Amino acid sequence: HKHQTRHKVPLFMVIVFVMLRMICIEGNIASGKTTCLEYFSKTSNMEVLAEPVSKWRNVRGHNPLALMYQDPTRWGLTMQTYVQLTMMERHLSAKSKAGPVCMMERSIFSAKYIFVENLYKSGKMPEVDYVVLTEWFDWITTNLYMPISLIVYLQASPETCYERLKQRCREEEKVIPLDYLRSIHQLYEDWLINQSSFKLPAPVLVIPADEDLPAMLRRYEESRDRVLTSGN
Ligand code: DGT
Repeated sequence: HKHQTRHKVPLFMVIVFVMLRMICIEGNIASGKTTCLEYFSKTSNMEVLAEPVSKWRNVRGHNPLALMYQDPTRWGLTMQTYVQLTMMERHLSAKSKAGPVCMMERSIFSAKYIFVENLYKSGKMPEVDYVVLTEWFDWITTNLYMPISLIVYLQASPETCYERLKQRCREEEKVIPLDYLRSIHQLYEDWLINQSSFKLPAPVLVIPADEDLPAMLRRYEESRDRVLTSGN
């Protein structure tokens, strides 16, 4: 009877998810994830889950994103708690969508493995905050079923991202130095390429992302079949 009690997730949920592909687009800040998502949403039959950045900039009149950049030690936990909630909501909302393929920007995994890790490792997050977030993350990922079929990694150099960041002029991001993008890049490389930090939740498809927009759109077109069918 052992195997009957091993799974915490009901069998019917597993069956629903086997039929559904969830693709997560990963990459540094300003690596072009939104463009990639828009491209596939316009040219393929798939559901794209809305970006939560607007929520991070305005939750009942507060802006945790801006606060986090102004004073990461004070507001890092606040921001990451809210990011974790909005990411979890999005992973779970895939269940109620009609389409068989779903795409989302980033994931609850990169929020933890990249951003929380960066705050902690750079000495900006107290250990007790890190531990509490980790307990939440472990509980969520153990008890809720949020499978991913494929991670698409837009691999851009930190210098490219820095240029794109300056061009788009998002108010909150004016304080981001190149070194911050370098740290985020290294954490992504260790997770998705070197596979030396955290367990992968899905197979990874790498798309080099340093080229200009028309070239990137061609690349997405070329990768379409692999994006839509690789993974499990
Ligand atoms: P894109 O389309 O590749 O240019 O992507 P962005 O930059 O529009 O969107 P994204 O997801 O990289 O991030 C939006 C902002 O939120 C950016 O300033 C980075 C920040 N951010 C995203 N996720 C997290 C997180 O988990 N923690 C922290 N501290 N910041 C985050």
